[in-house]
Parts: sequence; structure tokens; C-alpha cells
Amino acid sequence: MPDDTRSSVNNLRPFWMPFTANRQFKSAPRMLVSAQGMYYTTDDGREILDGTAGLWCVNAGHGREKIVEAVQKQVAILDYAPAFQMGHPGAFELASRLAQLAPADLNSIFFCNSGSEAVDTAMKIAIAYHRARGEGTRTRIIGRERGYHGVGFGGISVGGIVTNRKFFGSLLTGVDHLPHTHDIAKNAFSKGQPEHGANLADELEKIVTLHDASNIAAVIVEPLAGSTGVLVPPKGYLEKIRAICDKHGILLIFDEVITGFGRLGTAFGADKFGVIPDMMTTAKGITNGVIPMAAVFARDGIYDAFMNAPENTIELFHGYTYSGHPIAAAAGIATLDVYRDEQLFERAAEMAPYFENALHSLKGTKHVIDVRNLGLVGGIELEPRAGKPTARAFETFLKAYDAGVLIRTTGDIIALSPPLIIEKHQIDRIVETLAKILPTIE
Ligand code: PXG
Repeated sequence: MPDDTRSSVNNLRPFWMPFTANRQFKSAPRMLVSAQGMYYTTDDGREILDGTAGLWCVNAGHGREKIVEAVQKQVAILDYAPAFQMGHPGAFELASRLAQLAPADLNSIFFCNSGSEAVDTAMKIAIAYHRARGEGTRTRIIGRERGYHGVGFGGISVGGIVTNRKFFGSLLTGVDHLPHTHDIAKNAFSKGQPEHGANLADELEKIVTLHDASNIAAVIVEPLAGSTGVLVPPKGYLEKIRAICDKHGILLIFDEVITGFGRLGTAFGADKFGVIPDMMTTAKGITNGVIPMAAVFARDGIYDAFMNAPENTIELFHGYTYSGHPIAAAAGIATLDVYRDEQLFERAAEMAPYFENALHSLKGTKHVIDVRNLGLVGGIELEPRAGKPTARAFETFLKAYDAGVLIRTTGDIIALSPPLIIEKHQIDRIVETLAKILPTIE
């Protein structure tokens, strides 16, 4: 292949950026060079208020000393240990801490490196679990429209984002999808869980009838769908999904990559909604975003079903070179310490009503057709510009960045998910910035 790097536009050319309009970005880059507390600093020395906790992951805020120190210390003591047939204390300690934090008997922790891997792992465990119990026909997995479960083939197959699926061939075929629960006509400007939509869970009964329960391994849903625009579950919906899964022997997987670690004012979404899944997938806030790490939580009965295999055999043929990586484990333990010592989940719950009122003050602002929220997550939906969907939200994102506030947009929806350390005046600043910018957008 000819070396064309010298003829490239500039030195930004080689990095093929993920989920980014590469050419647009590289023509006007937005570079972050450092971060502390609630703020990023750009390469031109501007402070940017972080309204999104990075990408929904920096729940304790940036540059946390305890986490930094734990990582520095660990890298000098044990940089890496083989993950298979060997162990190191940090992974066992973190797993024990996570099991303690988790609701019910979600006590078995399988470490991965990203949310996408956690989803793949949970899907594989679900299928292998049924096989271990002698129900090997249960292989189908049911996801949901507008679900986001990362970008592995498993995740995009059960996920429900058209653009994440349509370019990538036949995907996994043994899936089906529930309808999404987003209904502005009935639920616009709901505070917290919307009233209408629990009946959408009944669609699961239809899917079970179509495929037969004996062929279905699991249902996977985000308790609150984050990436596709903050879709808060209608009252009673998750309870119904749980009941239908129980009735038919189907495992329920909550993808808590976003809802885990305090985002909703509780440790997990399962705690917030009082619905216990059979597995949870987590990532992001598990290490405060500092080192890549993810974890699948499984209930005792699932782990135990695998432990019936003959002694001295590998019970689950699955794992990653970096499962339970020592530095990630150290970051995870320190992160849990920070969450606990500063009571950040409780803080998120206390701050949630203020956040809710501030966000809903945008009702009536130009273009705003819905505001929704739960815990410290908020969604502001804009009327799309005719013929140019996503343009309005993206222009708002660019103007907010220029004004020193980082927001995230998906389609024509603005998603807010600040670090749980956010102060009231910083919530005001985000909302005031949006109130000022939106009327200037065409
Ligand atoms: N499940 C859920 C529910 C997620 O939100 C993943 C799985 C995949 O995690 P990894 O670590 O493989 O990216 C996610 C990731 C956004 C945004 O702006 C959301 C995610 C990632 C990047 C951007 O909404 N969520």
C-alpha cells in the first residue's frame, strides 16, 4: 500500500474516529487536553462544563485523587497478571465489593473491558446456562427497538438502532424485538416515569407465542434507555416484563451500562425500579471512566448451574486477556470507595428534584417538544428541522460547546447526564445556556 500519510490533509488524518463525522471534526477539531472536577479544558485554554460525565461514565467527576493514586500505585506493583487459570487479589476484592453493592443475589461477577463485551458475555451466558440445565433449545434473545447494547454483533443484533445495524449484514439471526416505549403524544413533559405504556410489555407475550418459550433464552433491555434519547420506562412496564419472563422461564438481562453506579440516585436501575433482573451488564461508571472495565453480574442460580460440570474442567469457555485487569481493578475499588465515602448515589437522588425543575423550565423554549428526566439523566427533544433531521440538535451541541458547556445529542434529542458531584449553579448554567442558544437556532 502506498504511504500517503505525507499527502494527508493534516496530522489528524490517521486516527479514524469512532461514531464521529471524521471530515467535519478534522476541519474544526474540538480537543480536550485536561479535566478536573466538573470541567474539561480545551487546547485553546477554555473551560468546558461537563454536562455529560464524559460519555456517561465519569460519575464522580474528573481527576479524582484517590482513583489516580490507586492507579499509579497499582501499575508499579503489578502491571498485568494472566487472566486465565491465574488470579490476583484485586479482581477478587473488586468482585466481592460489587457483589455487596448489587441487589438480591446478583453475586457472580464476570469481568470484561467494555459495555459491548459485557453484553456479548451476558448473551453467551444466557444461552450456555439453559444448555447446562438441559434446555439447549433456548437460544433466541429478545431486545427492543431503540435499544443500545454496544457495537458487538450480539449487541447490534438485539439492539434497535437502525444506523448501527443496516450496514453490517445479516447480524445474529436468532433475535426479535419488543416495541420501544417512547410516546410523546401521550407522555410529553413527564417528570420521572411516564404514566402511559405499561401495556407495551404485553408485546412480549406475543413474541413468546410466535417463537415458543422453549426457544427463548433471554430478554435484554436497558431499564432506562440512554443513548437513544433518555427513554424513561413507563410506570409498571419493567414489572410486567419481569413477570412475563418468570412465567416462561426466560432470563431477564438489564443493560445497566448507563444506569449503573448512581446515575438514577441508586446503585443500579434495578434498585430504583425495584425489579431484579437475572443478569446486569455494567461498564462506564465502574471505574469512573478512568480505565476501561465492564462487569456482568449474574444471580447465584446461574453461576451454580455451571458449577455442576465435572471438577477440573473449565465451566465457561469465555473470557478476555484483560478480564479483571489489575489496574482496572484498582481503579474500580478506589472508585467504589469514592462513591461510598462521598455518598454520591444519595447525592444524585437529593439533587434530582432540582435538576428536574431546571430542565422542565425549558418547556416553551423554541423547538422543545418534550423534556423528560429521572435521577441525574435528562432528555430534551427538539422538533426536527424539516428535511434535515439531527441538524438542530447538532448545531445546539456546537453552540453549547462554544459557550463552554458540553452536552450530548442523539438524533434531535439533547441528553444530559452530568457527574453526580454537580452543583446547583452548574445545573443552572447548563439550562440557561440552552435557553439562550435554542431560540437562535433556525
Ligand atoms: N450498553 C449500553 C446501555 C450503553 O449505553 C454500551 C452497552 C456499550 O458500551 P461500550 O463500553 O462498548 O461503548 C453502552 C454504551 C451516547 C453514548 O452518547 C452511549 C454509549 C457509548 C457511547 C456514547 O449515548 N453507551
